[in-house]
Amino acid sequence: MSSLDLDLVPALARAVEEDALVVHYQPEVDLASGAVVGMEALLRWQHPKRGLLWPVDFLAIADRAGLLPTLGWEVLRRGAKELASWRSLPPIEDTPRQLWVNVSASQLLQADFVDRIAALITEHELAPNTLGLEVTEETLATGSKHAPQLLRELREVGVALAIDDFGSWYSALGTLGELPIDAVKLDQPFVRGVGSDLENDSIVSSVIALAHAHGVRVVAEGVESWSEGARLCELGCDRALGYLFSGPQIAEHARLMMAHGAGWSAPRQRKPADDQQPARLPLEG
Ligand code: G
Ligand code: MN
Repeated sequence: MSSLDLDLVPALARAVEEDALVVHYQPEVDLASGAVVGMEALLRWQHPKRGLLWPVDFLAIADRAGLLPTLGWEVLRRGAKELASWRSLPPIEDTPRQLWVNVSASQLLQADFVDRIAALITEHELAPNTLGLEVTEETLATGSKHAPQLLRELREVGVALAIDDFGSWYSALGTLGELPIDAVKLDQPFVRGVGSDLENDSIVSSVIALAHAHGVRVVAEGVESWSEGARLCELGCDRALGYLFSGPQIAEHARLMMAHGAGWSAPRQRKPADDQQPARLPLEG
């Protein structure tokens, strides 16, 4: 679908009014314990003729039509309600479940953004740091000079923060210590190379070391194979999302996965001696 598919603009505006937008939830898994520690909220549009559309099909056009903030608030409104309903789930020890929502530059820079977020937290009585906002590295790199101050204000009202698509702009490494963030979400190309490309592994390893040195968690995006998950775990990556665990789910299924898990267990730590032991026949001395 072309990004100039202007037919979609009035239909999209109608979809907001007619409740045709849907939020799906993708599980975030703690790589060491296997617990489903939260979800990322992902927007879908149930188009009457074209079926279920993904953001890639309509975000560019929504941006041109100035509709990104409206869509962003739709996801936040529905997501906050869903997050409030998770209180009835069995708790995970020491780890409050988080819901992560993507925020566009145009939404973040709205004059009343922080106030509206604070109001949402109050309205749904959300526990501190359970609502998380993801801002892309691009938004931080190209966005307003006010972004760091905005992030500090958001932190103060009890929001968790993550840098999304981390690594795609090669610019935020130096700012990791300066921004008040909880997590970085490692961009998919780094995840795809993990375990098979030594240079890639050393980049991932350095990002993890640097993030951890600043008390920032590393979350891998788009983990598709067991070997990617296992290698990320070995490299010390904290959490991950991806088809290996589960694609985005409707809210009811997401809640079931939080209660029952996503079937991941960390690979047993290999002892270094296991690797060094030469193969020996049983009758050898
Ligand atoms: O906002 P963010 O850049 O995190 O967007 C994540 C996108 O990637 C979503 O549209 C989601 O559906 C998609 N996605 C989630 N898991 C996987 C995966 O394992 N592989 C691929 N290729 N895409 C994924
Ligand atoms: Mn994201």
